[in-house]
Amino acid sequence: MVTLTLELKLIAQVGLIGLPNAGKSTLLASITRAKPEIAAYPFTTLEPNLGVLQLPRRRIIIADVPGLIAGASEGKGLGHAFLRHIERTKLLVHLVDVSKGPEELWADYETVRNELNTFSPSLRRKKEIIVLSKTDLANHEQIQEVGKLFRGHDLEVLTISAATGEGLNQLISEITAKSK
Ligand SMILES: Nc1nc2c(ncn2[C@@H]2O[C@H](COP(=O)(O)OP(=O)(O)OP(=O)(O)O)[C@@H](O)[C@H]2O)c(=O)[nH]1
Ligand SMILES: [Mg+2]
Repeated sequence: MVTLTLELKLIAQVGLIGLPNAGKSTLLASITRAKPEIAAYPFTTLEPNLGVLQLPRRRIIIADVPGLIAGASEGKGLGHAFLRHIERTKLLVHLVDVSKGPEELWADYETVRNELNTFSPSLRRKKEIIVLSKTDLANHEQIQEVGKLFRGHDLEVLTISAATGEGLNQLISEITAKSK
C-alpha cells in the first residue's frame, strides 16, 4: 500500500513576520481589505490571514502569520507550523516594534532571524524588508537611533505607523518592487 502525505501551503507573494504583538495584523488590515483580529496581547493571530493588496495593474497576496518566538523552528509557540506557509513567498516583511528600547528591539530582530535561519535555507535567503512599526509611540530621536543601529549592520529600515498611516505608501512601493 502507498501512503501519500499532502501538504497544503498557502500561496502568497509576501509574508508578514515578527514577534507576537509587532503589529502584523494591523498592517494587513491597513493595506488590504482583510479584517484580522487585532489586540494588545501576544498570540492574537492563531491561523494565517490572507489579504489582497490591490494595485492598478497587479494584485499581491499577503499572508499575516502567527507571531514567532525563540524556538519556533523547533516547534515552540505557534510559529512553527506556519513557517512552511511563508516558504513559497517572494518577500518577507519583518516588523519590529520601535516603541521598545534599541537593545530589546535588536534582540527581537535577531530572535526572528535565528528562527528563519534555523528553519530552512530558503527562508534564510529570502528577500526581506525590515519595518520599524508603531512610530507614533516613539520619539524622533529613538527612531533615528534605531535606524543607525540597523545601518551599522548594513541593514536598511523603513518606518511605519499603521495608526497614523505614516510610511504606508512607501512600504507599498517597496513591496510592489520587491515581490515580483
Ligand atoms: N499606537 C499604535 N499601535 C499599534 C500600531 N500597530 C499595531 N498597534 C497595536 O499593537 C497591538 C498588536 O497589534 P497586532 O496587529 O494584533 O499585532 P500582531 O503582530 O498581529 O500580533 P500577534 O497576532 O499576536 O502575533 C494592538 O493593540 C494594535 O492596536 C501602530 O502603528 N500604532
Ligand atoms: Mg496578529
